[in-house]
Amino acid sequence: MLQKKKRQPDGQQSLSKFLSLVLRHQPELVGIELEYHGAWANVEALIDGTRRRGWTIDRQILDEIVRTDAKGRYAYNAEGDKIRACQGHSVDVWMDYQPVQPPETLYHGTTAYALDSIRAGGLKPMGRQYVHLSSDEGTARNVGGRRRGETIVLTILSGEAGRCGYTFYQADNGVWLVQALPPDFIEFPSLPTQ
Ligand code: HQG
Repeated sequence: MLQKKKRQPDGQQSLSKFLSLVLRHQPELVGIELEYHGAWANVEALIDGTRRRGWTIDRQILDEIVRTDAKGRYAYNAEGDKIRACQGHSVDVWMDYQPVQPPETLYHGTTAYALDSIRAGGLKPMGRQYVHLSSDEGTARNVGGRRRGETIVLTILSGEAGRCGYTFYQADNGVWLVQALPPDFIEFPSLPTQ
């Protein structure tokens, strides 16, 4: 039976998860809004609002999370008074990503359950603004592994897709993004022979 995870208001990892929820999906949880241009949040308001939700947080703790996050999920602006998630948003924001021709191959981690649908309709952003792709297979495998069921790593013919007019972006933390991708540019694992 699945056990409901207990919230740990002091754990830095769970605080980081909460911040990513706020900065990507639900800023209203701490009573703030994200700027439409750049998805920036005011640092003081974020800290105050997060504290009101029962978390232990101050500027020092936030600095530590930004500095040590394994995926570089968050970034401050140059002045250090605003913060944002580098990618992964579902809220309606405009990110200043610049189009860039991707490497020949990128990877997307998913689950066996999604395969038929991806084979038919390609990769779609689902709840987020973009489809997320990784430059290395291991990272993609970890992303896919967060889901139930068998993890599948799809190879993306990104170089070819870029030359065919699909626009790719790279977030500040290195994650590759594309609006959607038809199945023609996706290499699927071969079906098991009966
Ligand atoms: C799947 C993590 C059916 C897709 C990672 C995925 C990532 C389809 C799910 C970031 C589909 C969407 C994003 C289609 C795509 N039919 N299923 N046509 N097209 N899917 O969470 O890529 O650790 O929105 O394969 O590092 O899993 O949170 O995207 O399984 O960068 O910082 O629909 O989240 O970052 O799921 O993960 P998600 P994702 P963090």
